[in-house]
Amino acid sequence: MKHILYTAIISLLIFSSCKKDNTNEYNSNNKGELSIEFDNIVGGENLALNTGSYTNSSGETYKITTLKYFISNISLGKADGTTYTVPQNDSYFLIEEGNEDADHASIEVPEGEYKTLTFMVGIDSLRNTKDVSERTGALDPAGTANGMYWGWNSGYIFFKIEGTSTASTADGNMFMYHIGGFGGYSSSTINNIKTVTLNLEPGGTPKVHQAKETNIHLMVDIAKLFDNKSHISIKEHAAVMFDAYSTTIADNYATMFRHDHTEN
Ligand SMILES: [Cu+2]
Repeated sequence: MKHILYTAIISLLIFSSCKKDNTNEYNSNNKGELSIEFDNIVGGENLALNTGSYTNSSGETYKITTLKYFISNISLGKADGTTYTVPQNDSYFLIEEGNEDADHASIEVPEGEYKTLTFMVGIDSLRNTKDVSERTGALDPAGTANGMYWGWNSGYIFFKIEGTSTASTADGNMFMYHIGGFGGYSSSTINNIKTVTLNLEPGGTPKVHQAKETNIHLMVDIAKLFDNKSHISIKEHAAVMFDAYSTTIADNYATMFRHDHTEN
């Protein structure tokens, strides 16, 4: 009798713990809210616009007054090897430091557990040249994307940072990097479109359900903009826009994204 009772209790415990851990009950016909948070930092510090003072490996001290970049063409990979690609029209976001409404990308994805996250830093070449009627929302040059579009080039500025540094000999000690270039109409034109893929497993995989919101928290380390594959000197390059050196800066910033954790 005692033995039967123990067995019953043990199976009850096993049953309830299995039920609790069972996150395989996904219905891929349902969609859940998923946000991707872009938390800008400099080295180990939170980025403080205008007030924070930082030093690059060239020994140059700088402050940041503007930081904006486009994230687009988001897709997510599952363990079974399949990929969910967010419908392209819903997949353009302008991230802006200092704007609480613009520190994340909000998307809807089918229920499931996702292991990789892929996105573009910048705007795909086709969309750059589409009619303005197909460049609304984050891409509206007369609205959200004001100051992020080169009319002469029919192309977006993918990444914009502005600030001051005593190392700069420009007016007001300004420095500015406006990086774009979608490849243009010939293969010889600058192409700074970058695609980033992050493995979400070490920091925790997002488990998306219709009934809840899930957040992928990324760290975006601006220190890597200056020091990574190349060391960028503000003194030598105080203003970089549509020129050959922009590819060096884009190569650096393509590696500044890191998955920190997931809020499930
Ligand atoms: Cu978080």
